[in-house]
Amino acid sequence: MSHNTFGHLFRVTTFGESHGPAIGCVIDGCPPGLAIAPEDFAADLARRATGRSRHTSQRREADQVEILSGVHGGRTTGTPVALLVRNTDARSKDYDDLADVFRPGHADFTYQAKYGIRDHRGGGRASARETTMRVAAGVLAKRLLAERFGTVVRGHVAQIGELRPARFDAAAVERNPFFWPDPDMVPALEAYMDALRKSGDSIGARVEVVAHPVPPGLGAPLYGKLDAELAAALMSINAVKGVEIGDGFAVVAQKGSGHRDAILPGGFASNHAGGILGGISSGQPVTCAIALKPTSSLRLPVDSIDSDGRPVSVEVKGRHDPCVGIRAVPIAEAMVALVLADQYLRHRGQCGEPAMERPDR
Ligand code: EPS
Repeated sequence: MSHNTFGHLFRVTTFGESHGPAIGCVIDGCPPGLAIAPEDFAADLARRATGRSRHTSQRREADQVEILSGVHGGRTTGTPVALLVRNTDARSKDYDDLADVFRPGHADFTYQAKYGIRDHRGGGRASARETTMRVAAGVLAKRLLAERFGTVVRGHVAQIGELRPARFDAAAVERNPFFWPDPDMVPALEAYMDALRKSGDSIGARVEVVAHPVPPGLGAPLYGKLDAELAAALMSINAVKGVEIGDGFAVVAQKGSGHRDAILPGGFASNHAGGILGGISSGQPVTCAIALKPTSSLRLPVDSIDSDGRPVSVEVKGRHDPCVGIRAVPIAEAMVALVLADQYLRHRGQCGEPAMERPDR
């Protein structure tokens, strides 16, 4: 009942708190034979990590993965893969004044209501620090999908506040600190984020993720719908308040004649569905988007109460992201990869290896 485990056959359990000695995960059900070494986690963990640009939290963690089990001679053995990342730059004194105070917008109030006790340091278990291990597990899931189907799962930031990219240059995404696909707008974003940080405020963001190629057939018609599992997985990321699959909320203003994707002998004519029909992948790119709320930890004062119900004014010190959405790109990719890997193994269990030769536009 404690819900720290995710997935059915590709099953990930995470553990640890933001200011504990370490965070970690156990991946049970990863197929044997996948080539993996500690350094293979570095790229995605660095994309997610704090302290890599002035536009994210300045907590500096090496985020170095130790493989404790399940890998021998550089390959997964089919036994549980246990991964550990040590916390080395937690500054718990920043949280001394918050031990008995509920920070508005955070999980403090609800954790206290549920458990009657909480590790308040750095948000404890509710901290985005935990997402390190989702990304680490996602590296294995991405590898499995890439090896079997050549799948690439890639995300980018599609909106920060009112700012939207004017064009999409895939190569630009990894060349700026915002995962932003329009290189011409990066100076404007830098200025926007600098001004925001100086003002002490934060801003929301939209992140989009595409997985392609994905074989047709992943998912189930009713209770194991691929889109339902993607929505749950993406919504489980800290600060996510909305999820879209395919055209998402834009379908409200669409007509059926425009939304349905015609099927031609050579493939689908469009992809409003986001690569999923009736809960099952169609072979088209799987497209998802998430909306992330603005960070709640601000040095601007806000009204709250303490654990005795007395009114207090809260100003959060410490090191925080002015836009958590920026670092959510690799996290969202990881969650999409984990769902697809799990759905692939479940499909294989019931139906055998999926075939790739289908419409894939
Ligand atoms: C976080 C608050 C900050 C971030 C942290 C997430 O931590 P602290 O207050 O301990 O400096 O740095 O993010 C990470 C450390 C990470 O690796 O993502 C929060 O409140 O969620």
